[in-house]
Amino acid sequence: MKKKIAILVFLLLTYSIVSAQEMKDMDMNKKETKPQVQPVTYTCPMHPEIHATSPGNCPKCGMQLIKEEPKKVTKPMSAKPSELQKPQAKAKKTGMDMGSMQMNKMHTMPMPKVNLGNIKIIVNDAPPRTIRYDLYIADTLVTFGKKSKRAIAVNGHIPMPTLTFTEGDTAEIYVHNNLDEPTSLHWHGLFLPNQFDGVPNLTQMPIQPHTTHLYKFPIIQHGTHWYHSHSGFQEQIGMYGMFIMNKRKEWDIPTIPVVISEWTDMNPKEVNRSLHNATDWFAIKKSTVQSYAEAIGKRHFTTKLNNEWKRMHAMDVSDVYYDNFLINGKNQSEQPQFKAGDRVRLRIANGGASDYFWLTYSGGKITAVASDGNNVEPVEVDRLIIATAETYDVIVTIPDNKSYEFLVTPEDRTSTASLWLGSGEKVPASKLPRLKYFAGMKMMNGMMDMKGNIIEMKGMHMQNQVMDMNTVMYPEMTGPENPKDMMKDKDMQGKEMKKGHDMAGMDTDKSNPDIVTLNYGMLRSPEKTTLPAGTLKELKFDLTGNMNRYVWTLDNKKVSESDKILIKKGENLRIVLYNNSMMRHPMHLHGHDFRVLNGQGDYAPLKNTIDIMPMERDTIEFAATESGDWFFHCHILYHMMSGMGRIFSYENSPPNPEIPDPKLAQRKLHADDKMFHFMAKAGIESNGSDGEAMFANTRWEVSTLWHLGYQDMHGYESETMIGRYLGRMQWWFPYVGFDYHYKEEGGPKNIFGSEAENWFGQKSNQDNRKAIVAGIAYTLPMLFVADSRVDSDGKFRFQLSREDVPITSRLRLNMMINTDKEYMAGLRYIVTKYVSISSHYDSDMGLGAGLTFIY
Ligand SMILES: [Cu+2]
Repeated sequence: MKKKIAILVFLLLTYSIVSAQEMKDMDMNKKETKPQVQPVTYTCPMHPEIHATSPGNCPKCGMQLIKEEPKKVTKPMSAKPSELQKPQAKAKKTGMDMGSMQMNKMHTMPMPKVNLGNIKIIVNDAPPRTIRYDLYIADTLVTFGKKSKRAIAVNGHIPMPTLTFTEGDTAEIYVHNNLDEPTSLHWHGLFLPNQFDGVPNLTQMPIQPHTTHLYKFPIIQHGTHWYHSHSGFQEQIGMYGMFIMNKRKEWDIPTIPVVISEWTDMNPKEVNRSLHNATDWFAIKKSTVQSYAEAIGKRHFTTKLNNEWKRMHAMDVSDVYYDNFLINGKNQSEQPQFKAGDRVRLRIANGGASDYFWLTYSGGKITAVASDGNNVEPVEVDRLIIATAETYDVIVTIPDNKSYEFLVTPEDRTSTASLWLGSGEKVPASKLPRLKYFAGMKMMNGMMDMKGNIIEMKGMHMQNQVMDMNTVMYPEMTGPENPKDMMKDKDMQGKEMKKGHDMAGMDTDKSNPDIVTLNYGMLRSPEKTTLPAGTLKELKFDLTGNMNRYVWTLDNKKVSESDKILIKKGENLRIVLYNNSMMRHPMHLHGHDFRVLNGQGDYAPLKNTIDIMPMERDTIEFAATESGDWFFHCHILYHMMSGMGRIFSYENSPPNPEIPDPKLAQRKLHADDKMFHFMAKAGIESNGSDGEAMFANTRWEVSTLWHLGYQDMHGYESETMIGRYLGRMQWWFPYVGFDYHYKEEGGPKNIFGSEAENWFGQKSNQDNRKAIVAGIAYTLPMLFVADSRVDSDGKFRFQLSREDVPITSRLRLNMMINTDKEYMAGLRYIVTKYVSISSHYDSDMGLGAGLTFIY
């Protein structure tokens, strides 16, 4: 018997390692590929010129090769599936070629100039003025989503009013805080005295409830900027607005400020708590769970296994589910005054808290003329993505006396918002199709090594958005996820199926290979932007994080864990940023513009926010010309709040009159990323109650869990522990705690025999155990947690568990086994964010079913 048990333990210990290795091998050998009559070839997602007859890695970049659709000779009418595949294959090739073409263009060819023709100039020679704004900040109720919810309005409006100045003016902004909580306003992208930068506890103390604060500074620049609250999550619920500084000589062209934002019916504090507790409720709402059932259905079973082998959960391009998207406060915004031939300048700011947005236009090309308030040589594109906190000025033309759609699509493509330009018949822009998440997952698998590092591709310049790795997920560029699925969809539509040719034609339109997407490599300043002479100080940061515990850092350190970075006035800073995380991050520097080194030499564009995609290494430079403390951080609100940033501090700066007690201010500033989050889970089932409650922050976790049977023989158990997560990926968790276990004989029969001894032959103390425990938990491939501990009675316990295997989008599997001969397996069906129907079998309490509540 003992021998058998020993074998069983051994099997358990090696289960995940062996099986997962097999799975990996399976993936390498592409065993999921059924033998096909057509020869199968393999290509690299980044190097479409590669065609290999067997799977493996790309000889150019080392990335895992993907299966290539065979090219078939098509017969009209009879070969509809291949009609569908043809545009896909073509799109795949040209779509990717475009990437490399742009790359070449960036390195070897000057950008094609766009002739905007003659645009009249208006000269403003009025003497500089002091312009006063009074901003009354107050609570309000809005119904942007499905329910009436709290928001913050300024002067009764969401977004906040557009503040307009002319270069040379002085801004005098009185902020009247009528909220019952502190607030602040940050003037995003502005050069101003440090004390007016608006970062609470860094450049000023928070504006207390029912007080007034004055921001007064000279306007010494021009362009499209915006402003927002820098306190808590206020930016998410209405505190964003446009800040426009006109030049003295401005284009005489109709100009519309456009501020884009998201809305969630969930309190943003609750959003933040959900993100930290790694619930996948947002993924369920977005239909992006990437369950095993879906993986099998889409023939991506090994992709999913490989993904969990690398200890990753489902992948997504954005974190939060939103109920609505707004343009100037409306989902459908209208500007009907335009006629055929009119040109319009849109001054666009992404005032969202966490999303990136695609911008497309049904009336033709989009000409980008400025970014982050700085002019660029006009460049004509079909679409662009605007990162959180970025601004772009674009010019569009109204081709006819109709109403054209300027379409705003969040990167996860869950919904859209529209700005209609002109009046008459509506001309909609084509909607962006749903992302191919498994293609993205496969790409991520190829990019990540077993240590959780993003593998840098040798000989490739992954920088400045020039190669958008996410292209593998865009059906409009790389074809549909599964052509056969598409056939099925079309079957449903009956009629269209009969018009085979038209259908194929329609699909060609959908997967247009010639889409020109703006990237940073295309931005060129009209004037030289070289830095003044001075010593150059180079700094390097890795953008780091892990999605499982929602930790976001620079070099695995939060703001509160790192010192201020001292810089000297007069020197030049060069910062090299490498994104070693799975998400893109819009990094923003306060109070300065930086040059983005993008191959344009002396004409590198100036920006204040740079989007950095996973695997990219980008370089920025700026001249240190100010004084005081300036925040440099990821502008995804929930990343910033978890500590993803640094503070640049000018040496020998005069004291900031707005910060009377610098030590107190620093303590308060550091409190943001030290915040603890509460989480609880309680099952009430027919055989008893199981549950856990925990407080956790980035590094620490205090938790207590319990099993309560309804009868003594079903046992009572509680474990309380405190531990600290170690390492960048936080796979290690050493802890100490207290364990209480009471059980009378006579419960369900244990399949492993008597519970009097554990598998190590030690006498069990399950009947009445009160012990101090110390142990270490480690997350294994396949997301199994191995937990070894010893208690104060000298008893050892080894436990393997896996929580929340996504079987379907809402069904989760849980399992556990340990050397005390305890075992458990259960299923949970998620009904709402807080309630699941659950059933589980456990060695103490037997079979039960009921409800599980999650907070
Ligand atoms: Cu970020």
